[in-house]
Amino acid sequence: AVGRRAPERVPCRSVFRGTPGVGKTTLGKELASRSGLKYINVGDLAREGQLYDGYDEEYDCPILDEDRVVDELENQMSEGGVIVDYHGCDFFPERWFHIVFVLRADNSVLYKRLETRGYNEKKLKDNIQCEIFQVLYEEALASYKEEIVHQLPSNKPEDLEDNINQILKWIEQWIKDHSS
Ligand code: DAT
Repeated sequence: AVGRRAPERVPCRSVFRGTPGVGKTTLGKELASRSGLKYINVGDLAREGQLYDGYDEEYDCPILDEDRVVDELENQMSEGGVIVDYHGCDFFPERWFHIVFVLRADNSVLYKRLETRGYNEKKLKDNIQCEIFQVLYEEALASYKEEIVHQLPSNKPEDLEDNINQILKWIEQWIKDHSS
């Protein structure tokens, strides 16, 4: 039913968080193609607009220019109907999101995925620790009201299917709760 509302766009704005490799992109793209929601990958957005402010040698990646990312996203937010994909998002305004999904994967599963990506040893270790200590889940709880933060398992293909169905239900419920 969410899909049938497109292209009007449901006003709901949600965000996917989670350690790199946990499956945000996979879920986000699949969900977008099966609903009226627009998938926005912050990493891609930054790359396309070169929204960077220096380079992190230790992690071997560019540093996001957070102010410019926020400016760029602000326009898209006003339309609603978006799923934003970013591993962390403490620089995002709290008001942006109605629902926060934190994807989780088992360490062994995540390790294999990141190894396949060719992460160096430090990056591998840091990301696995990030998952073990559920850093992004804790951060999400610190940044948003607990009742809008949902954890989703993301280990196997069946999880992907379940997650899509769950999210579509949550969004429909959100629409019901917010239409008066
Ligand atoms: P992220 O965007 O969080 O960095 P991704 O979507 O690129 O992660 O996924 C990383 C890898 O894991 C990719 O090869 C696809 C695979 N994957 C994602 N979700 C999965 C799932 N539910 N079951 C099996 N493999 C999955």
